[in-house]
Amino acid sequence: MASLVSLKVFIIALLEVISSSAQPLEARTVQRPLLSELPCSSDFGFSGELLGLMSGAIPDSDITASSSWNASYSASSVRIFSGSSWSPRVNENQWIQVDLGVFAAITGVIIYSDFGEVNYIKTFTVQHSTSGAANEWQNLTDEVGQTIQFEVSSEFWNGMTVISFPDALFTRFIRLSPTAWVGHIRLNMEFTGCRDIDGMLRLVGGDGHSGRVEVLKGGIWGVICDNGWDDQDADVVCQQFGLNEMGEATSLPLGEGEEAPFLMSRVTCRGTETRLVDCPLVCGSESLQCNSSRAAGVSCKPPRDVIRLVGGSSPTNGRVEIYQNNTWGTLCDTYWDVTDADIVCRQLGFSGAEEAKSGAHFGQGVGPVHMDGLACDGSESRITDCPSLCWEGTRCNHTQDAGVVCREGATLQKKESATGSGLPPHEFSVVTIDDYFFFSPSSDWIPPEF
Ligand SMILES: [Ca+2]
Ligand SMILES: [Ca+2]
Repeated sequence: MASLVSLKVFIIALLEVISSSAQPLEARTVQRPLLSELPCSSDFGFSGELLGLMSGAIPDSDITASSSWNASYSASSVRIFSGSSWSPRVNENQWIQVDLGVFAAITGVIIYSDFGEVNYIKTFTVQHSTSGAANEWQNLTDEVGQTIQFEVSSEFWNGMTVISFPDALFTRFIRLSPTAWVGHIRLNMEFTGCRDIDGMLRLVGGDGHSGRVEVLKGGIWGVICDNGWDDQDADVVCQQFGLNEMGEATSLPLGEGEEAPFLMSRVTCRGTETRLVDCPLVCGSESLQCNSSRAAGVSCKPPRDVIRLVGGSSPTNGRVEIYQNNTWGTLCDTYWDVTDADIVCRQLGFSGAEEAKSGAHFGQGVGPVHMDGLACDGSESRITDCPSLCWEGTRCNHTQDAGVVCREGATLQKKESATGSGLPPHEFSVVTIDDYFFFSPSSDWIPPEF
């Protein structure tokens, strides 16, 4: 075995190679449920944890394959960094399968190909099944329903590729099917994701910000009785989805023939919970009989008067948009100057404004023009605190949309996004755990003899 290096090196290498590749052939809309944040995480730069091939938590008997070259390339030798690897007998219609033992959220797969022998997998597809039964396997598809062909990098770090699936995949059985390779297929692998997923939510049948709320318990998705369901409960749902938005409670009848079990009733969130299942609710299965037969839903909306910048070259500049009366709209450039722009930039968490832009400099918006004739004096903390021409309503159109260029550098914690979605920008944070080691091939590493 070659040198051991610290997790830090492993993380850096992972961050360099994180990639996934989708090759859709035709467009077909597939309704994908929005999932709440994974209940487990690692500091490795991918979502979730290592699911047990590397650690050996998955027993040999749960790793099977269509065939293997010989005993030393058996299915169970697929474990990452095992010193051996899986190699099938015939390089056609091959698959290797792992039974995770429980229903899990799988976020991706780490592939380590045998480059030393110039035998490696180039592309593969993924199949999944909740039961493992022969007729239950489905291809992992992208958001338009096309089977994804994942590419294994041939450039990075002695063949290590970290592939993230487009969404967490909820399943128990998973297969990789090689579709292209060099030499013989040989591979080590590990899946990433979470095993402990009770309490995870998904939003079904809406636009990504609204829909029926479903909760996972014991591997079963169920619905929530709408008894006592209110905006405070809905708020916690929107927060759990990572949406920086206000929740509005909705109530939806179950569709014809739908038989989702009611798993929660009389949910009573206090508003401080980070997960819906942390809110008080009526305990016990008998009490969960829902007499309303209507399921709880949410509509997550930006808070009133939240602002965002749209159409700029970076998060620091763009057309100013404000959310009022349930819709995003723009500001008119009448009297628009750097004092007004300064309030916008500081409200977004920047240190101030460099420039006020007029005449739809960042392109014309759509929807209403919400404010006109801004006359901030510089002391305001929010743009809605500034005087403006509001008695008569605005006569502006979008050719006069106001924009800003903000100074880089935040003076305070950003509470609102400077980009389009109203969500906080995603950032990686890397934490080093010095007492955790991985075997990591370095530049002078020589592959072991097989
Ligand atoms: Ca409630
Ligand atoms: Ca002004």
